[in-house]
Amino acid sequence: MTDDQKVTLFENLVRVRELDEWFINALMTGKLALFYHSTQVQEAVGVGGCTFLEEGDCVYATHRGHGISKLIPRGVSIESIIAEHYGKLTGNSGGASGWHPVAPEKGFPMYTALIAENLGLACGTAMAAKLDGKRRVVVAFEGDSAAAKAEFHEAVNFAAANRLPLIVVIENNEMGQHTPLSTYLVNKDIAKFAPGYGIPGVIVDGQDVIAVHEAVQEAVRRARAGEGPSLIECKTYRLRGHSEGGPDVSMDQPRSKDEADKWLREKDPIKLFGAKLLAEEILTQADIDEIHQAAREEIEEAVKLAAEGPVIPSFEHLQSLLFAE
Ligand SMILES: Cc1ncc(C[n+]2csc(CCOP(=O)(O)OP(=O)(O)O)c2C)c(N)n1
Ligand SMILES: [Mg+2]
Repeated sequence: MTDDQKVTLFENLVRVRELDEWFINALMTGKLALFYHSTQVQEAVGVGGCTFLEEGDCVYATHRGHGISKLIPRGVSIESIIAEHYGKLTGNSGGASGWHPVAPEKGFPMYTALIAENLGLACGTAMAAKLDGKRRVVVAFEGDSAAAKAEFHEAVNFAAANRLPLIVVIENNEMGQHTPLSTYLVNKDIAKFAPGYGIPGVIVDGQDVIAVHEAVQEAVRRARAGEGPSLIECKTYRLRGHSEGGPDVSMDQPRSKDEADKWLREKDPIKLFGAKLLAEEILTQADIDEIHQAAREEIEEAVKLAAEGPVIPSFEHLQSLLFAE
């Protein structure tokens, strides 16, 4: 990997973090309605997995961070993400999908908010990719709770049986809403399901953006070569509550505030990768500060533009999006 590519990864991590913080702040100060599911300290999974995919590849993201750790690395603008949340025509899905990560022009074709169900859609997209012969791949992210759902097992088996170019990435943050993983999975290493379906399964440190990048790129290579699907499990941690604004019961049992603070102090992917880039003399501390500042300015400008964008004109307009001409 070149130094420039490493800097791109770092910039993407920072842009995702800064936008995540903006979302939390906007929600708390009434600038944003509904909810937000923070992805802090989980950013390396999406950024490592998506920054170096190719045009034409497709991605299925999740509710976590409303997909920003996947959308931003694939060139979906921060302005369009905020506009989407404001229901503006300038949003990444014309304002019609709201917080659901859909951006058809950037390779995020569709989405369902039902846990594990995107894997079925991803199998369909991967089947289309296989049939068109253009060596495109599909990367489908799910949280750990997906592995407790029938749809996960059905989709992984279907992809294996049909040698689909599908990479399933599990973002294992050890929590499913307010429920700890140990209550719904006896096998806590989700990658270990893979041999049962006859496909490779690897466990990756989800805090290490380079490790995620390398694991996903190896799976992409296999998929493009017609060797079929892979399962990648990224071990990470949910720093905050399931979503902002509600009571965070997960901070009582089994997790403690101290445990979460320790993750932020010691396993923050931005701090870890920043330290590596400093040690390799690729960036200086001043460069790092500038990257954070540039991201904040980008968001400020994006908010202004998003607010000025045109709203969805009518209910009929929304209805017209439901069916192809
Ligand atoms: C089939 C289904 N059941 C319940 C829900 C409600 N729900 C939304 S997110 C969530 C927990 C998701 O946990 P996980 O998949 O581990 O992702 P994380 O939130 O940890 O990123 C649940 C239960 C849902 N969306 N779909
Ligand atoms: Mg989870």
